[in-house]
Amino acid sequence: MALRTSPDVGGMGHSLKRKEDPRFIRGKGTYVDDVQLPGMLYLDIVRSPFAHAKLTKIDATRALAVPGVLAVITGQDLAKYNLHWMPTLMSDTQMVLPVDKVMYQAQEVAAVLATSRYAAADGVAAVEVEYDPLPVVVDPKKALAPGAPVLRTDKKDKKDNHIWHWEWGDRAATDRAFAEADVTVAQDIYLPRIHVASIETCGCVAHFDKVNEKLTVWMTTQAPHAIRTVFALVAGHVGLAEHKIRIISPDIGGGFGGKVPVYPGYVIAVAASVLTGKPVKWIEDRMENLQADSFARDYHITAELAARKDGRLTALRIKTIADHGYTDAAANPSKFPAGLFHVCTGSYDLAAAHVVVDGVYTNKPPGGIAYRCSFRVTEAVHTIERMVDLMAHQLGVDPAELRMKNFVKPEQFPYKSALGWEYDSGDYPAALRKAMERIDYAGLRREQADKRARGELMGVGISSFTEIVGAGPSKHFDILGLKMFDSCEIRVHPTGKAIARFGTKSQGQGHETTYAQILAEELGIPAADIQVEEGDTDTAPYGLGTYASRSTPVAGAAAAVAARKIRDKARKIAAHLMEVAEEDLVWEPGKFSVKGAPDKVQTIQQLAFAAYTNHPQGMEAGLEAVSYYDPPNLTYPFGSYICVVDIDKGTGEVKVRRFMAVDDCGNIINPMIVEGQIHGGLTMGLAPALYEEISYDEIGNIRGGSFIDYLVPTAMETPRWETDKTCTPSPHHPLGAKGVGESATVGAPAAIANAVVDALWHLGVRHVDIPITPPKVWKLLRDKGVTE
Ligand code: MCN
Ligand code: CUN
Repeated sequence: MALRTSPDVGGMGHSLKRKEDPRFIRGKGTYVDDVQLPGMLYLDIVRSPFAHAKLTKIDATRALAVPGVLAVITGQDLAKYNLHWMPTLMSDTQMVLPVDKVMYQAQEVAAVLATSRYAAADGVAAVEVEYDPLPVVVDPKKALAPGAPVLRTDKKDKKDNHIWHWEWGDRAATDRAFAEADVTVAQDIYLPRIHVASIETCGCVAHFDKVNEKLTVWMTTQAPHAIRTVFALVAGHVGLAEHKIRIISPDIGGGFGGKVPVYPGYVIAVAASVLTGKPVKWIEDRMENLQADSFARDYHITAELAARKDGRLTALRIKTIADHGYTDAAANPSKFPAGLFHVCTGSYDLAAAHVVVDGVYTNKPPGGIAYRCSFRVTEAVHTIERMVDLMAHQLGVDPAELRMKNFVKPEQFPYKSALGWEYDSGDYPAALRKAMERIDYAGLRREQADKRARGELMGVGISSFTEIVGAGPSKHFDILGLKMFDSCEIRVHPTGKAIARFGTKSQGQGHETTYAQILAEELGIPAADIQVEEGDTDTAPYGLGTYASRSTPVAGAAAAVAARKIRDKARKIAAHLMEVAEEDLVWEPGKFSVKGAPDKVQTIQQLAFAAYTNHPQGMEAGLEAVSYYDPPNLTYPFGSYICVVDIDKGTGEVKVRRFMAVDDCGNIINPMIVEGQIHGGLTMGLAPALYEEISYDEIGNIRGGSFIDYLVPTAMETPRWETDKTCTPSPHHPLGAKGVGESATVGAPAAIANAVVDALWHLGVRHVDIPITPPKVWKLLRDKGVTE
């Protein structure tokens, strides 16, 4: 994309340094835990050691004797206000605090309110709780078996642990395609439960001002407006109306989807503040965060892919069991219980597909956050990319060749997939070709053959993913009924500087910079002169927040639309000032000039001043605009990743030697930020591929509840990422931009898994579930008799 603005203005395409970084790198950010209010109290939480147990007694006597402890709050206390249960984003119900039984290990059991954080923790240690253990169900398949203990005894008519059944696609056409297929492959694929492990854990400071009857909550949320509405709907009966609630998301140290849901701690803190009239702070510690919230995936998938013998793929059939833990608190658009999993035909032109997903309750914390993935797209991409690789190996065709043959072709866009999505634009062969050239694919295959002859294990894996981001068109996308539009409100001050506010909320993505760049592009006001604000529901226009890489596709589009409204008004003022017709004005970023008289010019700064000092009679003063943008479609960024692994026959360790990522997110606002997003995203793709897993033993004890067992990759484990790009603009986005924040996390795991299987295929290995840990690989090698 050609640059339309100078570096001083810093519109689209400039790698502007991030405006927020001077604050962050000097340690001057304001995170929730930095908020200190006079008289603030502290909350800490008693958690269950059992995964399923009756609560027989909570004795607070000893806790209340701890100096500084003021109160112990139980489910019974909240029940008086009907606040012991709350609705989830998927219209299920979740306990705030239990009254009769606990459903997972580390569940909140009671809360201690104290004058200091230390006293609160001492109080927690002194609360005595008696439990009567109940049978535990951790395996969702066993949860579905006849005779399994029914977990949700709170639901009167519930006779099993099945939550919902969901189907999509044409079953008959798919079955027919399978019956007619020359070749089929089938595979069970498990995507384990993982945790986003942001640097900052979750927490809040709730402050109910009794005099003004106003509740202010500073909280780690990616969606402050939606939270405000949910609070108003849930707590309206205790006198909290929406105009009396202010949610502020201050600086956030990573969200990654984990800060979308409402967690019990927030509600307890709010209740405690409303009852005491004092500010109450609740901040999770690292172990609480790892054990109780922010979980993703947990999909047990059975996939089948059909093809003709010439390698033409024809149909995909998927059955999935979705483990949601004890409640369905997934952060999904309401109409899609399995998120956007049904984009699982991926980058391939398949004639038929059918998907079935069944949601199941188990004795685990609620899962279903997205972990840097637009609602289950990683699950979809992993499945289709593994299956295409499996088919290629089965047919003895190079995986790159099979992909090239079956890609949706550039001329097929807009492309309607077998599962009903309309892909906006793409050029899949170009991205794969570029990745192959950049990494010397042919050379790697020669090297692999040589190494194999010497008994060395090397593999090359490809993932040619299609992402789907920017939820979403209001026709199909809502959360609890709230349509998934987003917003931008711009005010240009008399001196030509501006403030812009958005319904989204950056958690590290650099919105203060990139939104300013969009306005700089559209208005020619230097990005440095534009202040961007998000996250305060008292000041920002209503929006659904930042997740699913929707900020650029939705709020970014709103920014462009609002800026164009401002330009339209500025044009009227310019025509008035220069005494010409509007049609005779020519816009270039930053100024209007008169056609044929290029030295007659009014800059945007002059026009802003005139908007307050010399605007035409009959026109309203000021220069401001707002846009609530309802996207006509989602955006479909894509990419091709190629990964090279070497496997150590002595230890089973997989080493990612090279990783080439070619991404396409349409027109780019800030290339440096996009590259940073991809680097971070790739590392978060490497993580579940090789290291991260939250599993449970048969009685529901969490394995992976600390960083000793839950392995987050550091710089030591992370390879050098090689990146490149192609650019296929979105035809419906006002700036031609697509989202990019999750692409790399969505696309990377399959490339790594495919590389590992590619290295081991000749030994008879057909599939390895992620995380591909050394013991897992070593066992495979031992079974095949090739360990050193
Ligand atoms: N961008 C751009 N040009 C494009 C697309 C995006 O310059 N064509 C820029 C944007 O302006 C923005 C950044 O890239 O500064 C990401 O934009 P976008 O893809 O719109 O995603 P969001 O801003 O909506 O961010 C959400 C996305 C998600 S869902 C997760 S999860 C994730 C991710 O961003 N969480 C993150 N990246 C993260 N990065 C950090 N540092 N911290 C997180 O918690
Ligand atoms: Cu998809 S995790 Mo992000 O949507 O916040």
